[in-house]
Amino acid sequence: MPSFWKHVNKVLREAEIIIEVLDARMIDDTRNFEIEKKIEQFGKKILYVVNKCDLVSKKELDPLKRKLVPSVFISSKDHLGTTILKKKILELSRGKPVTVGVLGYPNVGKSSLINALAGKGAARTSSESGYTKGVQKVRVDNKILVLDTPGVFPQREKDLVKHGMIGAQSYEKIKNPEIVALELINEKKVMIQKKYNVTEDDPDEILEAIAVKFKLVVSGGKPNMDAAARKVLKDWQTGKIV
Ligand SMILES: Nc1nc2c(ncn2[C@@H]2O[C@H](COP(=O)(O)OP(=O)(O)OP(=O)(O)O)[C@@H](O)[C@H]2O)c(=O)[nH]1
Ligand SMILES: [Mg+2]
Repeated sequence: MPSFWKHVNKVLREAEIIIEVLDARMIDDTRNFEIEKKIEQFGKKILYVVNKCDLVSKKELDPLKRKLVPSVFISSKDHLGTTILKKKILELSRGKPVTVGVLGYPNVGKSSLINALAGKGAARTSSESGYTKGVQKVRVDNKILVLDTPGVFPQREKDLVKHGMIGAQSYEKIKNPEIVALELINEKKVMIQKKYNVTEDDPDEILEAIAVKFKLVVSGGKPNMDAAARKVLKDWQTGKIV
């Protein structure tokens, strides 16, 4: 059993409420149904927390609020929604002292969320995915204790393109950045056209235009697609494409 499952199981045993942290830009892709099933099997309460809402427009998010129940939408970065989140946790615990496990894909902002709740620096964070190792206990206040965990994706999921897009695999480590970037461009085309101010429509052409724009070329003057792809993925993963 890979070691992260040991951590997940421990948290599922110890916590009464489990927060599943999702990325507002890719809510469905960051849901881990394997974990959700386990939460149910363990008889624990689930609370969906959609993080990074600062990167998505309110118009896009509103319809999703009715779909995910119970859920709280927050931005750890801007400290938005954290008071509502604390209130929701205490509502689920009926005001009693409670241990809350925080689970989710790598890099969705689990540690950042805990910091936003508990005060800066309580849990360590990084733009590098797979940063948190082992389970960390953080006290938020006299009623709420949170367990931070390393990110996990479904055991059988081998979707490297998706992992690159959600930042579960960091842009520096992705083996085929071009394939991942093209898929991202295809899915988030308007955002990317706007961000880099390019008018091309075909993903390959968009990536090429970005390479030219940023003078990313290989010897002979041809666009360096690999470098352009890594740039796009870096900007996406670090929240620069809004
Ligand atoms: N824009 C934006 N970025 C965020 C937000 N929350 C976290 N991030 C960024 O997302 C990256 C990952 O944050 P972490 O809190 O380390 O994520 P994690 O889920 O704990 O990651 P692992 O421990 O690697 O699984 C960091 O670069 C954060 O700055 C948010 O609300 N908005
Ligand atoms: Mg972490």
